[in-house]
Amino acid sequence: MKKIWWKESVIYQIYPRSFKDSNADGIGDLRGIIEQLDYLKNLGVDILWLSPVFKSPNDDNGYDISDYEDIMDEFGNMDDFDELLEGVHQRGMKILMDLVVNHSSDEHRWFQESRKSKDNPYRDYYHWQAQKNNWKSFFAGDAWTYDEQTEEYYLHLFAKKQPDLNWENPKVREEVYSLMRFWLDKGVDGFRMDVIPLISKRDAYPDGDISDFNKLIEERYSNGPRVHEYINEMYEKVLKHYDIMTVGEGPGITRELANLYVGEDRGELNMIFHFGHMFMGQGEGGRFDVVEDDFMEFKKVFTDWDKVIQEGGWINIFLDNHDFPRMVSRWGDDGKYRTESAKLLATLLLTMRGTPCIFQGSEIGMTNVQFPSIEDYRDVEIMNFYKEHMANGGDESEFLQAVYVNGRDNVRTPIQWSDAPNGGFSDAAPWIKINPNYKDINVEQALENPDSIFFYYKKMLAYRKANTTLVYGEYKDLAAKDEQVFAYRRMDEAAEFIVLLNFSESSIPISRYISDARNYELEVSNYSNHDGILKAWEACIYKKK
Ligand code: ISL
Ligand code: CA
Repeated sequence: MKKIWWKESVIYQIYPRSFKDSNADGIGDLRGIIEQLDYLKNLGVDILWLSPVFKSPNDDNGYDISDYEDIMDEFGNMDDFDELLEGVHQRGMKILMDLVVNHSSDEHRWFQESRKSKDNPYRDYYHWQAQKNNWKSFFAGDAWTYDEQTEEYYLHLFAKKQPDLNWENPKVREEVYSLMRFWLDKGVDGFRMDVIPLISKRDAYPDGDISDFNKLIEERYSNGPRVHEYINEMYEKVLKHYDIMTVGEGPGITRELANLYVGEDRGELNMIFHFGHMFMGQGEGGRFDVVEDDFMEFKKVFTDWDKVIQEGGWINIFLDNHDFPRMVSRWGDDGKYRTESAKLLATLLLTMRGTPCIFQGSEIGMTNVQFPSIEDYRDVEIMNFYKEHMANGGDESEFLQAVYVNGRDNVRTPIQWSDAPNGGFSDAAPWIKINPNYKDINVEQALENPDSIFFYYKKMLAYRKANTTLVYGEYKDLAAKDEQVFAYRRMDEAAEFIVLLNFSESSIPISRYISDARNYELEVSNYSNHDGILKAWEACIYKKK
């Protein structure tokens, strides 16, 4: 297996809007990130993935881009970006930009031109049809909107203000390659590619089975007929000419198809964020059709997807991001055992095979939020599904319950830097309310407590770096049928580790997983006292002597 820097690194995702506000307008910005670079360096992460910072009307908080070669007004300007890039590189870290080219904003000049007339030179930059099919948007409603001016429908798999770019058009592909070079020539270290498997649309836009949204993604939106041709062309024309890394966001990519995107000799992408575990919580009705997560299924996803690496590819390891609820609330216990379970989940993230990604705030165990009113929410996905739910005679409190479990704003509340007003995030009212628990959960308090979740992450990041068996070593589940403990082995010629993660409050004998304990040394745990019993939410790493 090829050993390389992007396999040995750990990514930290920054959602700039909620990270730190430096100019008291209530919105996070690039200078706010610059202020915290030493904090991130101290934590020990290697690569900063910035959610989109390009010009945008912020209908979908930057995932609707109106100018790919300039900085969003709310976040600052290109001088700020250049200073940020310089500061990141000076500290030996790298920056991943968020490339959103499946769609643009409807305020992009390309779309403004495209909608003017049927014979406009930009008409075929987007998907226009005289009739719409039955496709549904990820964000509720139809995936087509009628445009009076030219009396045709345009496609938007996401919000109305996010028209899909037409990758069939070679001019569109050349525009994308050109904007990628613009950033790569500035020295950025790669791209996370938003919904990249969706860029190739199926000929004649065939109707799909709209009763099951996950199925609709797999059968109609993702893995289209020319997707590999396009990504390979991008590789040949741009990617292979730089020492960079690429991460595909892969809704709809199945384990079987994964190595078509990330196989070492494919000339496409380096790795993907897959959604095997993430979509487990949503039923056929999509995001707000809440389904209980299943622990056995959760473990099986990790075991299945490790096969992608066995077959020569590579994947990310993540438990939340800006689109999913906070990891300690979803997979751990954000009440009595918040600290123990946050540390246990950090142990999982940082002992699995793949490139881990930590979402901002996880390092201090930030939790989901429950705002009392729908007016407190900002996410276009929440608001669109809320309007649809109410229009269908739905009950508001029932919808709010689904938002509390699966809503994206759970993870987008401002980072809690201190117990000052607004959690030290801003001197103004933030664009979205701070989580009321900021007085108890914040960076300042974490940095004063050597036993905090922050220092456990810092220790685990250093531990992973010191033991590359945890990066490259083979993975094997040791207790697949166990309904409370996730027990697995990581091993190569250099070392052997056994990781035990007790996802329950039960006390469980370690001898159930390690019969010859005298041959193993306990090297890491989230508890300080040990007596051969795994306590509630206890995580242990044993290394063979
Ligand atoms: O919210 C989802 C539907 O369940 C997620 O699946 C998510 O929308 C999907 O994975 C695509 O996410 C990416 O593209 C969206 C943007 O809203 C997300 O923030 C981004 O991560 C459109 O650009
Ligand atoms: Ca600001």
